Amino acid sequence: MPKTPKPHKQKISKPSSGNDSRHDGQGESPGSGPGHSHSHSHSHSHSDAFATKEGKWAQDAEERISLFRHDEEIERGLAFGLPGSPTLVDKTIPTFSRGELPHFAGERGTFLKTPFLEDVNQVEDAEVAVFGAPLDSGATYRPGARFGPQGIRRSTNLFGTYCFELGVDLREQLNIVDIGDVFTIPGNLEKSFDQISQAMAHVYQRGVFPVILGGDHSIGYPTIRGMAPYVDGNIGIIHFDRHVDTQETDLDERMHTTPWFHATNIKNAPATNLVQIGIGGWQSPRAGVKVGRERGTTIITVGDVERVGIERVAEIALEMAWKGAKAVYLSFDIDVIDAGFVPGTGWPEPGGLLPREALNLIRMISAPGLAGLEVVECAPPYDWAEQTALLSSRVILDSLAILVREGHLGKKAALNDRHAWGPRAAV
Ligand SMILES: [Mn+2]
Repeated sequence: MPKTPKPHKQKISKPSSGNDSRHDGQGESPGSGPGHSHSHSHSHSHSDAFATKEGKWAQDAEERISLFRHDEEIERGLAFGLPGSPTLVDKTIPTFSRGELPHFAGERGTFLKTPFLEDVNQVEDAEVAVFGAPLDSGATYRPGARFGPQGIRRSTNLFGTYCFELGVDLREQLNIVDIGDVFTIPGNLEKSFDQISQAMAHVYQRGVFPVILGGDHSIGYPTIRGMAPYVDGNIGIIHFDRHVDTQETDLDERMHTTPWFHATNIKNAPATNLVQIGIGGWQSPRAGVKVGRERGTTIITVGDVERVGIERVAEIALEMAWKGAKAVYLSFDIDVIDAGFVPGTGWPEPGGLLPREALNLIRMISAPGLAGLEVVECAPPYDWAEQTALLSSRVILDSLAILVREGHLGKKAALNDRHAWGPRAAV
């Protein structure tokens, strides 16, 4: 193991699984278990049970991540934000905040304070592009998701770029940009869909991984429609939601209850590759259930998750989504999480997944790789403590971190002369 951080180190092997019992309860001396922290035996202290677990792995993994983008950010801050006043002891602090710190200042309105790419013609210089699809004309109950991109971006101000237990620092390891929002047309869903499909196509056909900040769930159709022509084969969709969203029309239009009817009409996005996790409760129109039954979608309820367990659910979801598919897309409706945790959403439905279950599922289904992802239905006007936006951000961040850790992302360096994150270009 290297003693010094290696700037180009990207791939970090996974920690041992939670089921690893090599050090559990074996060879432990009496009195070394929990509650006996004053054991005199160092070689058999209670902490040995965690010697190969995630916490220990993550402590070690941190050492293998570079710091050069961090250092670069400090230099930029001092150059563009002026050196701090002479009374400051810490000479890395500029007069004007120009980077991550302090988290409540220096807001640039981008997701995780990632570099903003104004010229989208340059998007292929990035590996990941975040963009908003601010739209709530498809909402059939509470509106507000047009403020979703704003709320989600804002919620990321309190996150750093590094996740301890995933052992990933996105600033160092991922060439990600925020390209702003799609210009949607309030009150006209179809024109908005056209704009969103065009935006999606622009990003996806250039080999850039799209991250879409919704927007109500009607955007699920135009996003798939935008990428489908550029996928050389079938697309599988893993869809987290309390609602099936598979009816043809709702209130006479293609609302947020209808994206998968239309998306799975696309030739290379068959319904048999659509896996829907977390469905249930009192808000699923029977018309949509009928369509899912006829088309053969896979539905996994919250009860299924409880009974079968998240590992097995992730396995089944991946098996069905990847069956004969070339790419798998993640569509995450934040209302899949129990309404107690996500009040800021269009159709809150009690009894959904717990945040921990949802994040674990996201990590597992992201591991084999994704083609893109969207998080929808975050409605900040009802999000009184920003927890819905926070969870929306976590879904994106955790998925990206796993994609980096597993080597699916994190390899493409920026070549253009611009503010960039991620690995250095090879010289
Ligand atoms: Mn929903």
